[in-house]
Amino acid sequence: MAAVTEPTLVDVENLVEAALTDAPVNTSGAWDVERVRRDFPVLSQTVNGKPLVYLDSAASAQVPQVVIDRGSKYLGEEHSNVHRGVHYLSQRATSAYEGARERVRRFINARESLECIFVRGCTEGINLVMHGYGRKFIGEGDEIIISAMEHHSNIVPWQMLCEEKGARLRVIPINDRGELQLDEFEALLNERTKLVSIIHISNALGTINPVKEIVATAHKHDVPVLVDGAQGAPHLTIDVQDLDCDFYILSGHKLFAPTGSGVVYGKRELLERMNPFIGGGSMIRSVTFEKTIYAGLPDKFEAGTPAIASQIGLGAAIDYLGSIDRAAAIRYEQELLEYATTRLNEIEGVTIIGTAHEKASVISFTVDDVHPHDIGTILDAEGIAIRAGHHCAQPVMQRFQIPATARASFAFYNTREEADKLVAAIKRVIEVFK
Ligand code: C6P
Repeated sequence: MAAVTEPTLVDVENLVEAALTDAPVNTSGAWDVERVRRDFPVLSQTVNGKPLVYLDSAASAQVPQVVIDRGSKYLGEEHSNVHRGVHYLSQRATSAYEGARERVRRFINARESLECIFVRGCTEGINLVMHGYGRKFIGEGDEIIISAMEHHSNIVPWQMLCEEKGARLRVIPINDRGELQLDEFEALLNERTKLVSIIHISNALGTINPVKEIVATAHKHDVPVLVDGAQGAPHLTIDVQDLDCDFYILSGHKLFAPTGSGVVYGKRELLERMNPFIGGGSMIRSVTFEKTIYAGLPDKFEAGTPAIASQIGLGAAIDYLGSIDRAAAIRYEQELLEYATTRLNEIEGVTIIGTAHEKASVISFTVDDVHPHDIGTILDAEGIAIRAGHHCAQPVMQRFQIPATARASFAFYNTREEADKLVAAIKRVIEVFK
């Protein structure tokens, strides 16, 4: 009996919706931050009687109105399951969902949209690679290289794998500025190395790692490289073909999209050789009690009903990023980071943790004799949102022998005035604890 396949819309080119905003791309090089701020409704509110100063975009970036509108449109006019129905609504939902995938492909310059797997976020994405690639291709005595500045989501899954398989985790050390010691990386590579898994931009230090160079070095040893792009994708232009990385993982909620969206990019030949992550509906070609034959890419990795509204929102966020002058945005963020760094360095008692030559958008700091949580609480009373803690990067805290840091993280919608307010508030914190 011939297997009956579910209806799917595969003609992706015809599925791609028109860009969601008519805003012309501004390539004048100037960055009109006040104009951009109006795109983000959440920023115009007051918190504790003060205008909100949102300096926690590394945790979750804010969402522009066009993304909110796109989500409402889906829920109000198109809501239905994808890849399952022959009816009108299901076709529309599938069209929008696959349109988002095509947008992701263009955004990261993947060769094919089927190399872009939708996941709920970076954590799920790394776990997908751990289960699909690691459990199949990494065995006893093999080694996985990570670095001392990884987020827990790029440590714990590999530790779980090592425990299960008898493999070994090797760690690239970092120097006092919070930069990778690349000579040590070369020394760690050997015939037992089966994977390098490395953070693109550190969420705890702000360091931008030279991932292209790391990939080239690892490939000389035939070792594939996974890049954790949770913080890279929002602050850099990503070209996975140019990087030549084997996997690139991102979270939508750090890229101005809703939570529950994210992407695993993987080279087609690797994804095809991998095992599925979770089993269930939508990821099969046929099922009998004797045997299941899995679907092709990307469905093989997308069992069950996906986060349709969130992924469509990610597509809309990518459209938004296409409607602004991204190069100017990145330059602006860099200038803002330099400005805020200079001002914070002027305050006696403040120490910035993470002073790499190549940095983006994150300032982690401590204040003498004040716990970072107290800094966070006092700043919140002034309407300033920062993060305090270990930032899911406890080994970074151990490396710098501190329990935690306060962290201000910036996006292209933040202003110099907000950096000034941060500085003034920290000075008040120091006064309180004198
Ligand atoms: N960092 C932060 O405040 P999820 O939570 O799955 O979307 O992303 C996990 C993750 C992985 N890698 C890096 C580099 C990250 O920064 C994060 C999330 C947030 O720094 C929450 S801990």
